[in-house]
Amino acid sequence: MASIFEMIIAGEIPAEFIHRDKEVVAFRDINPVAPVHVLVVPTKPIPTIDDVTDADIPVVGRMYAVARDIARSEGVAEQGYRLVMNCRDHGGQEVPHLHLHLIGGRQLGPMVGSCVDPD
Ligand code: DGP
Repeated sequence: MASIFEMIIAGEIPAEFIHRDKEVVAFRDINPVAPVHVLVVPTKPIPTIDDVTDADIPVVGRMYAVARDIARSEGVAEQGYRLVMNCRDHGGQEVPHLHLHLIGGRQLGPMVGSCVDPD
């Protein structure tokens, strides 16, 4: 079954696109946690970073380059931002289609804060 991101890429579900090329798209997260929260997504439906093959390495590099460019165009590059990629259940991944979260526009808490044992 197509993931929600495949449906967004196909134009079947609306999203606010910031970038679109043959290999990588980017659109705003539906539940932003900061003033800038963009998802950078390969058009190829790779489920997780653990499923990336050596042949996919260039597209993963392109995802980071697109994120870098969007951080600049969104005006957060100078003050800084965070790139996050969750993997599967323990990593908190909800959508099984590889994506980078670009989060910025405010001071973020320490990364380890969000990794504290919930029990
Ligand atoms: P993750 O937990 O790393 O799999 O992040 C998935 C993100 O996808 C989450 O922050 C919310 C976002 N999201 C889920 N459904 C939609 C949608 O239909 N549209 C948009 N723009 N974002 C979505």
